[in-house]
Amino acid sequence: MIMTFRWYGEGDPIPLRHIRQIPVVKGIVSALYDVPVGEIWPLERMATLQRRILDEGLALSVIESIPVHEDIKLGRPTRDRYIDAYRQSVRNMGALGIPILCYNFMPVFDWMRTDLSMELPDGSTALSYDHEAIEAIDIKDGIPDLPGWATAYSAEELRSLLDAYAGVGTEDLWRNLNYFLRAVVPVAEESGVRMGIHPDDPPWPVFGLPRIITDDAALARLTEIVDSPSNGISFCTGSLGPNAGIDLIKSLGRFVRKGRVPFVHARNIRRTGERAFHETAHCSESGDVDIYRIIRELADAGFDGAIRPDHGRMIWDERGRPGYGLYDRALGAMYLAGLWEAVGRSSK
Ligand SMILES: [Mn+2]
Repeated sequence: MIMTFRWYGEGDPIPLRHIRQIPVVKGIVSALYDVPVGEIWPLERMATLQRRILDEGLALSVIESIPVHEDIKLGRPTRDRYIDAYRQSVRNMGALGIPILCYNFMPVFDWMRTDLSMELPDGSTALSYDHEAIEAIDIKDGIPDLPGWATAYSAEELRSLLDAYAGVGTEDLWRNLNYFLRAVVPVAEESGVRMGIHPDDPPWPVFGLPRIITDDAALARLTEIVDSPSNGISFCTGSLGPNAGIDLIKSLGRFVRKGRVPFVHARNIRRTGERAFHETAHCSESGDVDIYRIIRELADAGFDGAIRPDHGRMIWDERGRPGYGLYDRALGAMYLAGLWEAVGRSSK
């Protein structure tokens, strides 16, 4: 297992030299943030990013994410050219020896929260989600006032995307994912790149848009589309965790044993309602995800991929990108590494 840490490139307020001071972190999870969606990620640009990270004594372990163009998710005729570009970006990753690609297949919106700085009793803040607040918003009336999304699309772009998705149901989305994976996974396999889909966050439909990567059955269906170690899962405990119906430990163990989990996001959440939760510190006692059992299961199942502490709280008056401050994620990395060492050494 390699401990990794997400870094948003030169625009990240957290410098790599601070990340390298977290003793257990060996790898970086990053991306090229300014390549327009659908275009090829140039080899030289990825090589520059990789060199920059190597110069700090770290490895570029994971690309998170190369975004999937909406035309691919919508199954539009124009998708083939975007899929070709995607394939080339994957080949470029392979040429540089970057082994893992995290991606997602959520329509229009990526992760969704209703509050980016909910105050917890200890004075720290965390991201939270309340489905009732989401339901109260009619996005047809314009751009929703949602944290993180207000500037992602113009009102016009959003309206036309929503119109396009009006005719796309769950099975259509599966068909379009199928088409994408059949085209891209063989290239990933040839290139030595393991792709891992990130579960939908949260794992249910929002604004009437279909979401399909929501539970254990969906993960099983995903892995069956192409039978390849390059067609895997970025298992995110905090994305699947809000769905109380999922046995996270069982699901994780099952797919790790099949060699289908190249990447794990460790995040803890506290469920506050049927479709409501907030994020917490990483340790088991803070939330509803038993992180100790997650790590023990990874060890038992022979996990050999990358893991990173996912969203953390904002603590110690840190300011920055919600969920991606340095301090709480550094605590998370130490906690995860401590569990991993203890589990591994006590089983020998
Ligand atoms: Mn995640």
